[in-house]
Amino acid sequence: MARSSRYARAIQGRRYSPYMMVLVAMLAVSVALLTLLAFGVVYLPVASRAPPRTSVLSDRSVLETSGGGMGERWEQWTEVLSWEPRAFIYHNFLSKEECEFLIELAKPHMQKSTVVDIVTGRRKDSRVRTGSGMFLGRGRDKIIQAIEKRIADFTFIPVEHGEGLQALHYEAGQKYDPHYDYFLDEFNTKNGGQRIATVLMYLSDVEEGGETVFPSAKVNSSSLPWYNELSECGKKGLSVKPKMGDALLFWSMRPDATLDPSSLHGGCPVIKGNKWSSTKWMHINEYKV
Ligand SMILES: O=C(O)CCC(=O)C(=O)O
Repeated sequence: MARSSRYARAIQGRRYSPYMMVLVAMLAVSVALLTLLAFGVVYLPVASRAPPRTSVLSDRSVLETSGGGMGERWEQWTEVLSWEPRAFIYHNFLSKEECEFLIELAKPHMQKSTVVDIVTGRRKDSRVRTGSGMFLGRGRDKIIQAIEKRIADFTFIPVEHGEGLQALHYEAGQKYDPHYDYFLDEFNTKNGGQRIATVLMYLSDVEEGGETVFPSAKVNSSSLPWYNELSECGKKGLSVKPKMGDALLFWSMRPDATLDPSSLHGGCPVIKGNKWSSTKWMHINEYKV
């Protein structure tokens, strides 16, 4: 009897031990938490690397690409600019070294820019385009190959559908009036079919003016956060201020393969400074070079 009451006391002592109770409670909470995590009812917080949201129109996601090429690129992310036309900015698409490389390559060969004659398909001087330019052959060196591969990864359009890069230079007063990149003649669509999209890479900042403007975009451009920094020309539509290394992608054709007139765009006159950029036009089929 004395033995059994000692045993009962011992059991009682173990049952009410505060350490045991804390342990059991912790175990129960852990099991409950693991069950909730397993069923996706709760999530563990994960540190985000996305930069802060600043633009009312933008939706951003960080792109984790190394992209080969030359030099170090700052943090990259894409920004949705507009759905009519479909236009996106890829921030820090090129490194500073790549921008300088393209400018140095093009500089000795720059010639007054021309436009395509819609009757003959030949290039001709024009007052609508007053800068200078030159073509850098597709795949001409390792750096250009890496940039062209990056463009193909960004746009999902194969490298072989692209024309050679065109380097462009605008001095103060120079501009490119609003135009379409798609063609309305048969001559220019023989090779590669219609132009489907354009990537415009800014190789320099511009002190004032020089924006790329979309005058027919279906966007209330005066609500853009950068509206007050735009020139008079830039205020005439949805505008992108040139920033060294950024790339602007816009589509000349809609997903149903019809031409998109809202892709009308131009280069506003440079007011102060110099503008260097490089354009990649892409076609719906392979473009033979
Ligand atoms: O320079 C710009 O901002 C526009 C250039 C352009 O329209 C083009 O290359 O097709």
